[in-house]
Amino acid sequence: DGYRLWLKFDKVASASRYAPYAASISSEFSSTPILETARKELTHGLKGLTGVAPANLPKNGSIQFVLDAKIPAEGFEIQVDQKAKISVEGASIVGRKYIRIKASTDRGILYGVFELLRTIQQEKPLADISSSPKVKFRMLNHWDNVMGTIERGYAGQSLWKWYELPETVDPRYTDYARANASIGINAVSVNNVNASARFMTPEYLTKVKALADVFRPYGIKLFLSVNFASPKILGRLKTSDPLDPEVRAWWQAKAKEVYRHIPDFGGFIVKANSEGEPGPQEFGRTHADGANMLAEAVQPFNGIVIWRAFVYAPNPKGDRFKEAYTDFKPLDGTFAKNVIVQVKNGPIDFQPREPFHPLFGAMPKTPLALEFQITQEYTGFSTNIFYQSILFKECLDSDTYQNGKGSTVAKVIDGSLGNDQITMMAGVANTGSDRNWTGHLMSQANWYAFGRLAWNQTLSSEQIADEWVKQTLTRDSTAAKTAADILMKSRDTYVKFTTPLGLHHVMGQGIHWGPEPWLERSQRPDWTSIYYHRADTLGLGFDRKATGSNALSLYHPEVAKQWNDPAKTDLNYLLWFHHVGWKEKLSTGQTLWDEFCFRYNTGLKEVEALQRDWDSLQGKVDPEIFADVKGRLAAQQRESVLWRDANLLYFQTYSKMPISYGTPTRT
Ligand code: GCW
Repeated sequence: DGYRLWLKFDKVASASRYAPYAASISSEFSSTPILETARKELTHGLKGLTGVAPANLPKNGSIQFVLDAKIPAEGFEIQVDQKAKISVEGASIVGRKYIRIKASTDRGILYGVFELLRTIQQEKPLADISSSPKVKFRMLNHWDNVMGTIERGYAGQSLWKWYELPETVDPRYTDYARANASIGINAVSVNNVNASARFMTPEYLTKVKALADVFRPYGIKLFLSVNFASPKILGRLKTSDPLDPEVRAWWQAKAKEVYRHIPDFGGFIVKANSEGEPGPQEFGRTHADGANMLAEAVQPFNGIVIWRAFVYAPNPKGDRFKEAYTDFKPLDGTFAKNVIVQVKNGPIDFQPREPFHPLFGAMPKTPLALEFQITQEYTGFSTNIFYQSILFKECLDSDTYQNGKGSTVAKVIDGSLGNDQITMMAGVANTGSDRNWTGHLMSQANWYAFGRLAWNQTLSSEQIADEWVKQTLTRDSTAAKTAADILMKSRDTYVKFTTPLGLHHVMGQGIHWGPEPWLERSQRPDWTSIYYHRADTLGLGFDRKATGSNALSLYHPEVAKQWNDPAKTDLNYLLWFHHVGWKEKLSTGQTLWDEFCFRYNTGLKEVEALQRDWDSLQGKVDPEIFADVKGRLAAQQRESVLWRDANLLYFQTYSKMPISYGTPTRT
């Protein structure tokens, strides 16, 4: 039914291969809560996977936690001694088999334990492994509210039951923490970035503390989103001006209070001067003034400030694409040492396909965190399969040319280009109170992929899909291949039937569900669809070259070069950068209009193919999961018809050309 996620430690067919190691666990470390977790998880996992409790095994093998100061802080090495037999004074006897998990810290051991369990779960041969995370903070951002709702959450209510806390601590918090730890996630912000100041009250701090106490033994640091106007709202000060001494003193006292509750508190995350949230610009101050003021407050406790760059204001004549860049680029190098600026993967907003954000590569003197959205706000809620790993990788592998060729976004965020002290990858969580955590079972793969990629940005989407499927759905190799292929195809399919050729931001108003390309009026011009698609009788798309908004000039010239000429622009990004005539021929040989129609319909056909692929898994995966995903795929099919028809009929009022689907690539 999905509750156990990828941590299903059911007995594996080749259990006897692994069992001999499981007899005892010894440790060179003195005990810590994290080490106790590691031991507990290892015992529990091995018991399930091998079918025998360690205590019942013959004493011929062991797993050892070995201290090795040379290994990076959270990294580990696994060493496997394969010798089954050793020779003692001429006689051959069965020797002790051992696995050593080496690390310099208890966290490293914990991650090594999960890696070992993952290997056995997939029935991979045991082999020596050495691994350490490429970024320091691998973080989930929850957009959870005081009332238990989740902004952009599609899997039920918040996991955090604020009204019961701190007296009642739901065991589910522990299950959540272990799922995160198993994929290396070590930081969590628990409340919405559209932040209620209430989380900073003594009442809520005791509740938040109870969560931090659950997370700590799993190596997870807790963070809070803060409301920039808190000094006014909670402290009853006249202002929240970051340069006002009373305001600074208020934050310092508040930070002290937070750390009294949670001594290892991670720090603050801030959304300021964006979408109506308060911020330093109200007082004529910059984002850096605001961030540095908070940084000063948490600095004595080694806390950090995560300042979001997702800022834009209503500007009918402007281009939202450029706004964060315009605000932040001039501030490069002015942030305090314990500040990191968190930038979304793309310049607009978590679209199904977006070019990478131009701030990556443009702020060499400021540590930048990369923010992805795991929850599927624009990528199909919990009725569509959309394997985010493909999107994550596309961004991570994009070359910014910051220090010349090969300066990928992955290298910007792992600090290797600029020697950053703080490094971070963040994802907006897709978890909720649904029994299977993520609403759509297949969306568990996105949580999993996020964690794996935050640890190591060079893993491939194929490998991650294969790992996840084998741990979650089936170890039958043909069925596993089919399931992994469904994931691999899903992203491209979704883009085709919703926003092909680089179309963007044409979804339903407010709730962001389904198509609404005709949206002309909204509270703000930059929340309408026509602002983005710019359709007219001549053509479609947003001209962002020099003749248009010139947003392309924000990128390194080598990057801009790829997208400057419509004839050479990758068709997937075409309408992001160009206004293209309806009758213009594209590189596929078809006119824009025909290609547009063709892709919408192909997307729909591909959804139907995904349905057939899934149907072939009947009997190969858990029947409840089979039925649930089948139902959701049927909903996805219905939605894809709506997307296709709504968009084609609407845009036809401009193109005035007949709708023709051509020959679908897959049927
Ligand atoms: O994607 C948009 C969402 C808002 C969200 C905002 C943000 C938390 O529609 O709901 O607010 O992004 O990232 O701040």
